[in-house]
Amino acid sequence: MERARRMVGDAERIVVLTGAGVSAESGVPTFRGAGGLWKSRRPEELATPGAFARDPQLVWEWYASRRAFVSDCAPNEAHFALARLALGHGGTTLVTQNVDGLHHRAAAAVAGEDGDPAQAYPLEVHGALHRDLCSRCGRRTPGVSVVDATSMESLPRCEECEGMLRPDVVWFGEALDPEVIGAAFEAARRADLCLVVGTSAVVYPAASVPEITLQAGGAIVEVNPESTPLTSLAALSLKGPAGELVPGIVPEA
Ligand code: BV8
Ligand code: ZN
Repeated sequence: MERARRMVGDAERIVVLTGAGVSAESGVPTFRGAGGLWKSRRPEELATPGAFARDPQLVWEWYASRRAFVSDCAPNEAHFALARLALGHGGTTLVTQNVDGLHHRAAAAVAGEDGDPAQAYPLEVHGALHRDLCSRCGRRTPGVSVVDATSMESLPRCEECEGMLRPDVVWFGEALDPEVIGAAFEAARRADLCLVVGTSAVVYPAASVPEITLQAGGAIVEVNPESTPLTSLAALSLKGPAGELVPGIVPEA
């Protein structure tokens, strides 16, 4: 822990990559962990354009239940500590694979009335669960809070063009927003430290972020109760839950 705290304190530029594990202690089930919200549904089958084209009701039913579930969850100590790091340490870029919006809520809470939370807003490389995207005209709007997926007619439609709305997330087989992933890769190239929190590091291209930092001469510190493909590449791998470990390695604001 002490060594990790020193590495974070000494780093000029830090890129943080988070995955579903950073939200686990907020009650948001991970993708590949046991049980939870996903029950028997496999994300790789449901989170795809094909599934949406075949059965938009089933896909919306899944996303509507996740949207409702996540809005009742709160950021945990790991989100707050990472927001403090980003607000207090100018050279920090947060990158998240999560779509739950909990980093944004932590940034707003830590920044308070007079602070500017934007510095702690993450690059959301897989989009945002609470935003809708029109599948026809591409218009983005705040997510419809209650989605009625009981019939094709009741699915949410675009006010502009009547096209069918979808959650504004990146599905498997879909390209990431080049601006967003480009900014994440640029931050990874310039970072001398990549702090990886709560990701199984199997989903690409997001999982390339730590590899880019390493190739550019930086170091990786990982926080995860399990080993991952990054563990052998990490200068330090802290085996434990993010909510407990991350506050201890982020300098006090
Ligand atoms: C792309 C949004 C190309 C949706 C997500 C074969 C067929 C098709 C595609 C592919 C293929 N093989 C490879 C691919 C590419 C594919 C991919 O990488 N697949 C993987 C599964 C092999 N990638 C893509 O398809 C990407 N697009 O490649 O496009 C292209 C290019 C140009 C033009 C057209 C196309 C798009 C990927 C994005 C998919 N969308 N999410 C939604 O959320 O519904 S991915 C999804 O997985 C989430 O975003 C999630 O964040 C992400 C990664 O998972 P993790 O975050 O790591 O979560 P996981 O559950 O896996 O792990 C949790 C970790 O936390 C564990 O390690 C656990 O130990 C740890 N943990 C648990 N508790 C704690 C903890 N850690 C700390 N504290 C705790 N308390
Ligand atoms: Zn539209």
